[in-house]
Amino acid sequence: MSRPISLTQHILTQQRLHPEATGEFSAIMTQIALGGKMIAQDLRQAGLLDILGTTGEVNVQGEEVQKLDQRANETFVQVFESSTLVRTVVSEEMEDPYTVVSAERTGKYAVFFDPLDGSSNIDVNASLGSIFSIHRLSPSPSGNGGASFLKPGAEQVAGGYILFGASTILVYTCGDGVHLFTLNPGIGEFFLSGSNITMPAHGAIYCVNEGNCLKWSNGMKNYIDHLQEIDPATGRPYSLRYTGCLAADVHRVLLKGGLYLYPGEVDKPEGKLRLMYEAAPLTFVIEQAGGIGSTGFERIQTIQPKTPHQRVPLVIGSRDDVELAEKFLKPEMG
Ligand code: AHM
Ligand code: MG
Repeated sequence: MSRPISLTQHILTQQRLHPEATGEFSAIMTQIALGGKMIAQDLRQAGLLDILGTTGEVNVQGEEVQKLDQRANETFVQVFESSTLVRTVVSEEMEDPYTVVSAERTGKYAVFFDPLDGSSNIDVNASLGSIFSIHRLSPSPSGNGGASFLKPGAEQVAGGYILFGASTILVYTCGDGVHLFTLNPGIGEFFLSGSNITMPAHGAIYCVNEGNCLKWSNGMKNYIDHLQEIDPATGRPYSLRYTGCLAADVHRVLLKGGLYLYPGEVDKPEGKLRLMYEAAPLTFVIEQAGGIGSTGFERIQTIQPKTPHQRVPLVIGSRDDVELAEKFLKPEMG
């Protein structure tokens, strides 16, 4: 019987393939995994503790802060506070980038994260996620207010997500394929359950909040109409699946093919999702698996970010599906 491979063992093995690797990445991933385990533990007993519902505050995105959003954010910040590697932490729940005091001089990395993705699922015991992106800081960071930590997705060191569903899983890439780990809650360790995952070139599923259809461009409406047409030769109509948790929907698309869309709207062309800690890390995963992440008119990984909480439209998934979606969206939005 082959022994299960833990996350730490896996990263160390991968690292040996890269003589230039220093072990820093493995240390940061271990911290992220620890944060994920702590959040998973909270979620398992959320109804028994006083951690459901809202705090009464509104976050930088103008959204109501849920108690668990705040708790998950504090969990990750605390985990990084014991670090000398992560200097800058950017979170959906914090208006300004946060400097880790213990890493102010030594830290070479910035971590961007959405501590609890799919907040509307919290009170109904549905899937939630944590999304993370790791960037190397420029040699002489100009300070937290500066732009030195704001780099295009193509420059990520690693990206991935933890998905709190029927099981807790961690999916990451550092540019050497996509690897999936499942948490063994008894042992408290993530074990490898899928490596070098590749996704289908097209699928039969689309994930979108169709309640917004009257706010979409004609190109977007026409694309969704196209997916709903009956044409068995091209696998249409596609099935609609939408969980309200981006990480969960993108995970479905990664394994089954198809695409997730959160487009720009006529009165809100920038869309809803955030570039640095939603679109870019998920695109890193999907593109490593053979798919594409796009705004519908430009590729996510080439966008030069201007602000930490910048929003982008997102069309992400199987290569053929995203390329066709771009053809529908481009004429209007380009
Ligand atoms: P959140 O990070 O505040 O939870 O917002 C992101 C979420 C995604 O997980 C999800 O796909 C989308 O927003 C749902 O938005 P909507 O309710 O508009 O469909
Ligand atoms: Mg989110």
